Amino acid sequence: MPIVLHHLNNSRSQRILWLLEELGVPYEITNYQRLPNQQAPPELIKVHPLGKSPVITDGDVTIAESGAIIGTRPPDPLQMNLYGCSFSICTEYLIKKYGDGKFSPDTEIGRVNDLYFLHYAEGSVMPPLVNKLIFSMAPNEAPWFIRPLVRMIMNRMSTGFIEPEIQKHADLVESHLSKNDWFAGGSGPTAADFSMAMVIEVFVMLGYAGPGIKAHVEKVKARPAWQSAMDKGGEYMYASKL
Ligand SMILES: N[C@@H](CCC(=O)N[C@@H](CS)C(=O)NCC(=O)O)C(=O)O
Repeated sequence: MPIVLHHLNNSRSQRILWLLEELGVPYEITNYQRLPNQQAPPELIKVHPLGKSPVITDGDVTIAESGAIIGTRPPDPLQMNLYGCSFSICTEYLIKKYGDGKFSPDTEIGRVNDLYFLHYAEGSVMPPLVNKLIFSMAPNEAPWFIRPLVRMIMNRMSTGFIEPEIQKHADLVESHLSKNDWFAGGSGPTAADFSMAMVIEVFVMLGYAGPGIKAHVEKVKARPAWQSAMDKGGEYMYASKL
């Protein structure tokens, strides 16, 4: 039975689509369209209680959360035992189960960077990016007569708190990518690149990308697997137009 990717338009699920194309494993896509309020449709709750995407189903296993789905391959059997997981049920999934040695950093520092950026994407940088989006949407949710006031407050919160935070992240990522071709160094993508793919696209979209980030986006976009993921994934508003 092939892996099923539960894919939401304009979403983080595009990361997983890119990875599945790179892995070359058989998979199917079940498409879900965002509702007018941008939330996922209720059918996704039947797949996973949070009703968010990405989620994959692989036989009996249903697993959510980008970092857990992408996973990374431990460097040696000892470390695998430390993780306490087998190939069939493992908390960090696709690369470990299907990677066959691909997308794994080959240096110690590469492994540290791979692990860091794999989890940094959702743990640290996505929250302020999502906050900025929500703050920009908030005025339209307010009754019309207080909308200008809400807009003013949201703008102040955004420029005072959120944007400086995003700038710090963009500086960190720019500095890292100006010294490394891929997030874990090396000559091709690893878990960290799949996890960070949407983040760097959003940096470009919001005008935070420096030359290191832009060069990285070009490298990602040049990969045939990325292009077929774009063809198969449908609407993805974050795709950068450099
Ligand atoms: N940390 C989760 C975030 C999942 C998430 O929030 N997905 C968004 C799409 S980018 C979603 O499903 N939004 C629809 C909703 O919340 O109803 C992950 O990386 O998988």
